[in-house]
Amino acid sequence: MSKRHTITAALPYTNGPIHIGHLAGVYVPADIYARYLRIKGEEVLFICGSDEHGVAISMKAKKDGITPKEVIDKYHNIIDKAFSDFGISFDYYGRTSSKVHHEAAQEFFKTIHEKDGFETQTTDQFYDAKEDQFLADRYVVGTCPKCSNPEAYGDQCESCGSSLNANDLIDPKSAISGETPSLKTTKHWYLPLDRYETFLRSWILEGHQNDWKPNVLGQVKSWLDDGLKPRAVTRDLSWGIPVPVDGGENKVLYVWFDAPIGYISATKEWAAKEGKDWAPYWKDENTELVHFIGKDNIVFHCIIFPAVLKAMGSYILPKNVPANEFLNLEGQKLSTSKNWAVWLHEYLEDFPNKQDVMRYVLTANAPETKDNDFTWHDFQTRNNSELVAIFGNFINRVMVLIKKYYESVVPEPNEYSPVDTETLKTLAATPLKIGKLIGQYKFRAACQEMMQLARLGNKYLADEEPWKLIKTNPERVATIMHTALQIAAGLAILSEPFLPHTAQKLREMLKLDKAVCWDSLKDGISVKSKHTLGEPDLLFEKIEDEEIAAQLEKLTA
Ligand code: B3M
Ligand code: ZN
Repeated sequence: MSKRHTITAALPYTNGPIHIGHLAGVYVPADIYARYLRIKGEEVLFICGSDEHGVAISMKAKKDGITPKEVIDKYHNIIDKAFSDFGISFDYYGRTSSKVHHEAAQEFFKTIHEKDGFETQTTDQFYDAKEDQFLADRYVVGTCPKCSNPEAYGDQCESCGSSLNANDLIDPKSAISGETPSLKTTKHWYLPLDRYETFLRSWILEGHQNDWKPNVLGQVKSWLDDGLKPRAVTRDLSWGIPVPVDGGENKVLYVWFDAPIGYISATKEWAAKEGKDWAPYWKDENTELVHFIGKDNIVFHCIIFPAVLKAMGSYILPKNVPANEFLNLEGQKLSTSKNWAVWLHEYLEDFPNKQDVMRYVLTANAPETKDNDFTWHDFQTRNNSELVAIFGNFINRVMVLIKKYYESVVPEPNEYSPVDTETLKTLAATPLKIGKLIGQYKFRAACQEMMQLARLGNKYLADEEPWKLIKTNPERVATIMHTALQIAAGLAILSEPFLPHTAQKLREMLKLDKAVCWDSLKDGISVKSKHTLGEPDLLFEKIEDEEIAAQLEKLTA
């Protein structure tokens, strides 16, 4: 029976374009998962959107001398386009500046407020007297108390991923004026996380110790072992969603309070557009909710947002939060401010139509269990020695030989040799293997299994050498080509979650019928004889040394 799945991918901040680190950590794995479930006939809602509040946005506006609204409009469009160019198959891409979202976030706040789900505290907070402004979150920079990174923000250290309070920073400075901030009294609403400690411990550490990733469990455990403290969910800022209760004047919701609600408001907008009910996607116990995020978002998705959902009462909790570690670039941390990144929109200018190559490299090398490095050299090798030499070469041989020997009409097989039978058996078993790995969020291994099938096909042709037998033993050649074609059809289906553009092209080349699908592959033979193939065309092209040199130069320029 098919199940309902709500799949979310972290909402990127619209203070800049997105780079390969975002893609590798969150969006490609989420897309593989969503595509696979759709292929299997499951009901999938894949949701994302732009995170348009928070200090990151207003700081960028100040820096560029434009309004926050101009910043978010600019990057929302760039990011949205990059996602669709790379085939990230969101059902809906929303934005947190929308009216629906503002209302949804305010409704959450009011509901929890009415249930006495917040505490208020009046405290001294950093204040920039020169700018006449409170210094929330990123407006304060200082040294991280955990890893000594001198450029940690008041809410988070991007070096070690710790979530911080501004008051934790050593030697705090205003990010606006550079001055040492003074302190000023202000009142805020806090989510008393300590009330949720027992529930979180039993739900995650006991309930999910076997199915959540060790990196996620590790962070959750360390948070819980440190003891949870009330956490402020409002800020003294002007850019954001106004606090909708008495005393909330000139204050906005903390961006991390409103952002995850963005998944829900995006669902509402999607449902309204589709004429559907949004509620089952967030409230039905039979819905499986999965959040794809990077490791710096773990506390927000495993502790704070679940506490908010619990406080609301009627919401489901995630079944899993498969957070990835970070991707580095040529041995160094990706950094927007240092422009140490491969920006998606720039990549596509240099490598048009090579989205799948990047998807492949990022999946094959995904930072699933530890930080990983992207290098241009590895990119070139994976393209030339795997996609071109194995996958592409195999498909091309099958297409060209069937055209040459049979005018592109699939031949009738004769007697199968033990190798043929073994090969078809492996093909038939591959969909289940890949599916199982995807279900366990092991996308690297799943992608390797797919490539392994191409390798098998390549080896099969190399060993059976139909080109040497075509004159002396045409019966045997017919069986070989019939068998090889089944592998090619298998690749068209099984590559779809990983290489959607290639899969589509291959499907068209093979003129595959709709009935040929993931589940039909287990029968071994999915394309019958007499079926006519389309024209051979190359799936991948070699990437030359000069192209790689140019990318390396661009990085250090
Ligand atoms: N925008 C943080 C980030 O990009 C944040 C994610 C929100 S998910 C609700 O790391
Ligand atoms: Zn740190």
